[in-house]
Amino acid sequence: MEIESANCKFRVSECEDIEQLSVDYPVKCERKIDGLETLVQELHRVFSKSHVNIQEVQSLMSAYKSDPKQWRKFAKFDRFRYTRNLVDAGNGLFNIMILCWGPGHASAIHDHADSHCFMKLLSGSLDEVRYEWPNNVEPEIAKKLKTKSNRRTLSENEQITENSTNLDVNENDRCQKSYQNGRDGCQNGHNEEDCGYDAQSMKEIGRTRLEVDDVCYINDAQGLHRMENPSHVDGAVSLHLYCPPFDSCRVFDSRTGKSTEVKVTFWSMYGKKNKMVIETNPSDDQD
Ligand code: 2CO
Ligand code: FE2
Repeated sequence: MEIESANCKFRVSECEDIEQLSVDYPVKCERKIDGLETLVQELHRVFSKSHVNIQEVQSLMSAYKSDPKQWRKFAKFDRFRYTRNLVDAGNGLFNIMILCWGPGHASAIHDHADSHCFMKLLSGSLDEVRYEWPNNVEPEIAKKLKTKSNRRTLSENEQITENSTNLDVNENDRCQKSYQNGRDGCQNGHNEEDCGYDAQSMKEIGRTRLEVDDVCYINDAQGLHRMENPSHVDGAVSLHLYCPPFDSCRVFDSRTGKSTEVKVTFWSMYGKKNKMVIETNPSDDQD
């Protein structure tokens, strides 16, 4: 089957041909799109068709060359965690958003709720770290995983709780950082038993540094990821397209693989700050 047959209007678990998908990573493209508004229009045009090719979306996003003048009004930073800023709701078919990562900001390990995730770097740099699905993933999640390599034996059902957040890095992931170079114990003062640390539970399968105008793609069949701004001085800004849009996904404890469903929220929509988010998240506004 051809790459061209992969249709990203379907949920990942409904894509017959998702296992065939293999795209150069990150994608580079010589074509040019002369502005963010033009890119959004082009994406509307592409998604109005019945078949949307994953590589075509990547190429379009790659063809737009980042110009801060065009996206600055959407780029709102918070001192404590990365922000999600809605740019366009894609007629309900897809979401385009700008994410702002302060120095050192990172996401937790997360999935993409059975959606297709396209991402382009607009400013700074970001590290994408990919993981296999953990061994103890919940049965209803495992059912959705189509590739053999990602299908795991299930051990037990785990309680699913609901939080409201972006996918900000949590305390447990800070433990993971201490573990990342080996089995030398948690620098946060936990012993292996307390942390429930299992080197096999969240297995890193890839790491990529994304620079300005790089584009990448991930879906749940390919695995999980976390993003991190490696700079402790500069911010980073990224453009994301999710199809179909989602308002909740799962975050994973890096030590145990246990997952939790979380709602994802917007810090701003169409350039205007979301009041509810402001009330619950004290920020260092850079408007
Ligand atoms: N998926 C994360 C979010 O929507 C950002 S990491 O890049 O996909 O918050
Ligand atoms: Fe993501």
